[in-house]
Amino acid sequence: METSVNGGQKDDSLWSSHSRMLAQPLKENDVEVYDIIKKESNRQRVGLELIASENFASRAVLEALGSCLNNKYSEGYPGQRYYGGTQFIDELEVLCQRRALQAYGLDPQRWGVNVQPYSGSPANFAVYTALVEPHGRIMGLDLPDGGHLTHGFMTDKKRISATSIFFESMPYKVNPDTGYINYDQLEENARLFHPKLIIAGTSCYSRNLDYARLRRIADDSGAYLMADMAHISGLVAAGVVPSPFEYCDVVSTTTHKTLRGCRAGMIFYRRGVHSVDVKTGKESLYNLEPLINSAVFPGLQGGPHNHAIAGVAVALKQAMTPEFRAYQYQVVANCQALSQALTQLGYKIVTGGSDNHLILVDLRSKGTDGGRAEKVLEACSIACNKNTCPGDKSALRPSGLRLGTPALTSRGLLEKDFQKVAHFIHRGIELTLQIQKDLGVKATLKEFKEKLTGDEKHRGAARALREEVENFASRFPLPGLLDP
Ligand code: DSN
Repeated sequence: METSVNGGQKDDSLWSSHSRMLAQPLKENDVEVYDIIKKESNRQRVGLELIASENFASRAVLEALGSCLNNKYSEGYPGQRYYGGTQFIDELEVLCQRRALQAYGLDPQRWGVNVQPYSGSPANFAVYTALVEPHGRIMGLDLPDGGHLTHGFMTDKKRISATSIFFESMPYKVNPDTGYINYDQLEENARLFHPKLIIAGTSCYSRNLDYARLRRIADDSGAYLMADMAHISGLVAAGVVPSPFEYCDVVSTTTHKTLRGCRAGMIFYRRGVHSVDVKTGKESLYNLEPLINSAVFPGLQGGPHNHAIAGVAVALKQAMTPEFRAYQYQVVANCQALSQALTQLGYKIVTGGSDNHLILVDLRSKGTDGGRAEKVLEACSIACNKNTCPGDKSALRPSGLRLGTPALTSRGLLEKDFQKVAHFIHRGIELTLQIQKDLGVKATLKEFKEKLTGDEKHRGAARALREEVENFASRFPLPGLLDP
């Protein structure tokens, strides 16, 4: 093959085909990637998406994400960049910041926001870097109890999350009988551990958090209270669940879950007057803004993902509409409909129900576990994830299934549709039990999967259910870009 520069001579044909390559649509330029995207798009269209952290971004969000903003470097912040040509990037970032504050009803004198985090995990690490010294102490809800990896997860043998490697983390837990957070135990342990920061945040918890209580516990230790509202940020914007902003110093979030933007993160921080000395009247000010901004850049990140900031700005505009509020009310109504339908079918829902967008189904009383059920449901085009239940002895064999309603609600499903979804899930779990019965109780997950895919009786049953599921799901439109 010839090179573009051949002995100092430019090859004109190569240069014109180079220009054509740059202008070609994906489906002509890279058939392999295009086909994979097509397959994934079809999977999303014909399947039932119940992963609680997922959603379908709108066409407008995806158009912003796929724009020329991808091309621009702009290290720094509006008005203080390390590169030229950033006048429109500044305009975009300021717009995104303004919308972020508006969407949560925040006074710009009292709150600021950093919209540059690449996603939720880097946003959380930036907060710890900003506010907690190396090996300083952090308390978050334990991962097996519904917290997040970045809230400090470690096991008896290993520090798993960087939060537990670079900081000292101590978890708080849910009550294994009720599934509700054990605030009394947290309070007691915080008094002994003296954390510098307490995280009010969840990845698999179906109840509202008691932010007022968490604030009191944090105050007792002189700790910062940080909410990680990633899962519920859309519900908070719509006013469907209590807002963490009243009680927290810092609030981090992803932007692609219930908020329904593209994949990115944000950090909100208090600014302005922190307290006034009653004797002298002297004001002390929050100092969070420079600490957090410098932790994000230059501490941890480089150039902001400007295309993502544009997608977030679009999502935030949508989040302030009555349509979005109606959507979030429907997310919760649908979750309750799903919870009730599964309860009527004999399932145990952890905490007995939900205040938000997700439920955790405890399969122990059914005699199976989340891993096996997840595999069967996946074979039937129902996507959800296994999850530990309160009191689980082994994280390797989690007993629960986490089910969320945000994605399917974006496709227009209502309560009656979720009753149907509950029946599909029930049939998938019945099939799981049937396979287990044929195999015997000692069979491994690997043997289970082999039986599901290798035994025609079970494969046929899964295929029949999958066809019904796909016929049903295909009736609902899929938001996003038309092609692919
Ligand atoms: N992976 C997300 C979830 O599923 O909850 C959290 O980052």
